[in-house]
Amino acid sequence: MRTEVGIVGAGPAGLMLAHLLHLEGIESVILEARTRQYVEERIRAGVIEQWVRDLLIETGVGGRMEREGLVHHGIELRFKGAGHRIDFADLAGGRGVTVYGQHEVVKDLIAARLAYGGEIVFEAQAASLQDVETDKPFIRYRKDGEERELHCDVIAGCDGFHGICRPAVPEGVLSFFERVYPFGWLGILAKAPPASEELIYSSHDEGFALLSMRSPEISRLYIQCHPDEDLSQWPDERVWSELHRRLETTGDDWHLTEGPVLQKGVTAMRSFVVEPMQHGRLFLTGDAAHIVPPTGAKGMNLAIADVRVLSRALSAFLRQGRADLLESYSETCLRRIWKAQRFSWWMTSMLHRFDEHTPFDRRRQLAELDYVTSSRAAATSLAENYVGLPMEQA
Ligand code: RFL
Ligand code: PHB
Repeated sequence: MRTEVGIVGAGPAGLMLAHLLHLEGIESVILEARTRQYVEERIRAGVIEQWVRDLLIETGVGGRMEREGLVHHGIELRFKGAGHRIDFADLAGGRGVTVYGQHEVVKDLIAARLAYGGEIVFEAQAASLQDVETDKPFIRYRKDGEERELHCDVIAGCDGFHGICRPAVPEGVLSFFERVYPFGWLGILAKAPPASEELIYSSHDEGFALLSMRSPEISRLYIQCHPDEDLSQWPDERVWSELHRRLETTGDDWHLTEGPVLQKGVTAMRSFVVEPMQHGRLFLTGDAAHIVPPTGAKGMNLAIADVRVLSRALSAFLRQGRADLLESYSETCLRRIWKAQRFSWWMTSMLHRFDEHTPFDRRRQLAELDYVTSSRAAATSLAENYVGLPMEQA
């Protein structure tokens, strides 16, 4: 098989890249290891930055998000038993975020691609990348028990953190920057109306908790746990009791709403960046190139930012023979990525319990939360990062 851009991975990065390229009249084929049903049901991110919302709408794939997504103009930070609102509408020039599941974005992108006859090969496991240092690279993949090849001009590695594209780059070319946190998040999806209209990030002495949602009927809740937590130690009653403890304030009669737990899982937390994000005719995007801890809600948004830059660069290269934007792809993306890394690390550090913390460290954390929620300058910094820095600054 032959195409212009060979894309490995049908997550938000691969699917959005294929969509943007299609709008530029550039052909691509996506190889995805999993089934369509699997990728459409994989519960992950939920918060969409303002510019990503605008981009989905502008490019014709935002209709269902506009109808079903929940637009939020603030979040609440809770600590020392009290809640404090960060007002995005006021602090971030009227911008906000949209709460809409990543798997819903994935469904919308798959439906759009199939409707215009774009190719996604599901259950196609990319095995190796060949000749990426030449102008005729190709991907070896397995489909239906057979080994096949996808020949292309450029390969986009959109295969997530555990994919094969990043490891395909020869040793010594890439530099890695990493921090692994000594905790994870235990997340549940519950059939319970969210107890708050806005997200609540709570820093409790026992550890962090987050109230989020997917719809007016479905809550998404997280609690800080060990990175290798054994889920059998967390029956639903224990999860709820810990959520009540960490989320409920002392000053009012607000209570968390409970309901049947539909899904439960643990996510480890890390910060990770690879530099550069390109080698020869291979370009890495999204989680294949960087990971952020979920506290800043940036992962999916960064993946979309990368492919926005890459689609423009590929269009200049493949349609006008201009290589400059492609050559600076990595540099352009990394400026935004490092700012998102800084923000995600900062939110994580401010809100979680660290076992090595002394009482001094805890008091300093609480002072930081007090400052962020009482200084307009500090709150503005949180707000503008949370709703998403403008693409022009990237
Ligand atoms: P993905 O989504 O991992 O997609 C990669 C795809 O590549 C496929 N693949 C292969 N296909 C063919 N051959 C191979 N050899 C392959 N190897 C892998 C995989 O099957 C998969 O379909 O990466 P992508 O597209 O870069 O997207 C990144 C996002 O998924 C990720 O950053 C976010 O989910 C992170 N994240 C959040 N991001 C946000 O922007 N806002 C949030 O609120 C947010 N919350 C979260 C999160 C991630 C979480 N978890 C579970 C890690 C909350 C959580 C709990
Ligand atoms: C989610 O709804 O899954 C979510 C929301 C905010 C975050 C992380 C995850 O910071």
